Amino acid sequence: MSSFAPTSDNASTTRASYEAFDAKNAEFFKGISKIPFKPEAGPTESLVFKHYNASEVVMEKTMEEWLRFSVCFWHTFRGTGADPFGFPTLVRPWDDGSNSLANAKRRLRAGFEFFTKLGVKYWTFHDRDIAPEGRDLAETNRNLDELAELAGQLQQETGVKLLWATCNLFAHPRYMNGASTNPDAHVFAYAAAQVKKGLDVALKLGAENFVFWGGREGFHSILNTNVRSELDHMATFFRLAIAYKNKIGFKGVFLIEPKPKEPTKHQYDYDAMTVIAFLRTYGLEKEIKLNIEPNHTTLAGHSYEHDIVMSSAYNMLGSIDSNTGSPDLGWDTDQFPMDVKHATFVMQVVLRQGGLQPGGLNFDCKVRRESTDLRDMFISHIGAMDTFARGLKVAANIFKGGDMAKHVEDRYKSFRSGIGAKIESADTSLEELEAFALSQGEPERISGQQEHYENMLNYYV
Ligand code: XLS
Ligand code: NI
Ligand code: NI
Repeated sequence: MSSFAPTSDNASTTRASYEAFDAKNAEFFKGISKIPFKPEAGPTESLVFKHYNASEVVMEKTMEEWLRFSVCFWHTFRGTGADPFGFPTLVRPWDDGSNSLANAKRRLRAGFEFFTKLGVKYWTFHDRDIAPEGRDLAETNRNLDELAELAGQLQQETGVKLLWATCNLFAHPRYMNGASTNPDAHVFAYAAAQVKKGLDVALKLGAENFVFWGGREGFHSILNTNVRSELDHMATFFRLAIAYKNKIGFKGVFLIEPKPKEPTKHQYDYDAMTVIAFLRTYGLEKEIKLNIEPNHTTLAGHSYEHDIVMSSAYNMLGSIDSNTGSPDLGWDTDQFPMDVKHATFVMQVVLRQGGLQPGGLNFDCKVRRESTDLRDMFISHIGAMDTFARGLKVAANIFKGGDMAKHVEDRYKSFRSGIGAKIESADTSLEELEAFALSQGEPERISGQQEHYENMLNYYV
């Protein structure tokens, strides 16, 4: 922040009050208890689930098993509400704003109280979210070890597990020109060292996946960029990570998270199909799947569910960063997903592929900078969890109803016999198809019935 920043955001909070949170039994979210399921609650009651009932069985699995919710540490425990025009607004009573290890530990303990009270079984983090950088890489690694030790204890005590870990290869100035696609080999090596450590920590904490979001892997200007060389380096980076993963016996799934722009103008991992093409080009498609964030999908100019549908169609959907953008804005607003139709689209795909495991629905979302109360942290997650519970139920009803699937199936029935069956099995030729067209004349016009499908969807929602 600029020199206009207030000297202390927490001027009214004394050191002693931060330290009170260091006590063994300190409670961070006083007055908020474990969020109950209360379906009869009215519209103004906010600290209850009205739809999400973890143990309720939907199509042979519990809601908890289908949805596999996770809270992300970066937005929910490191977000300050600062934006390019304004200072932090989200001042948490336990956070003294410093980079000390003591502060990092308080945040982590606050995090686990939050996960537990909310009732989610998973969390996610970047290495630098949980532990500060030190003066050099060795000290940074020691800081990370110390916090990972505490994270391990807290996981043990609460039963909360790590959905995925990732490395922040974009915030530090050393990465301003990229990490694995940096034109400087020294930076590539530094990023590799960071990922090596990140994988050690992921192994130790039992991460079920490991995410690579290409934060600054891209370019602002083609004038200073050799794209082929950068993409080759990125592929090498993944190969090295795969080799190390196998060496240490880390079983988590590697996931790439596509995003078309921001922070660079052209990100290499533009969208699902671009990433799938990259993986296949470099022979990495068996080793790496995708983590799809719908807000990134819409930034790429696609509809909300597009990349989830596309990656699932190719068996490449590993996990979802369940958030949403503002369709009228051109950046990653990371809002909580509150739209039941969107959730229905997503859950239809998830049901169809039999679940997301070992992936999940990670809330890569932040409360608005104006939502300054501690309870807003809960209300936002509860609302999104209820939204997805409804999406799951609607998707299950559509599935059980069977009529929409039957309509789609019927649409393709011409491929089941005759010339269609030959096309289906790729057992024909242009000559044969020409003979067919000449003898059969003009094809009949068959309605696509989009509005009928939309009406059927509305029947279920
Ligand atoms: C940023 C990304 C990031 C990844 C993890 O836009 O969504 O938060 O999920 O690095
Ligand atoms: Ni994300
Ligand atoms: Ni994002």
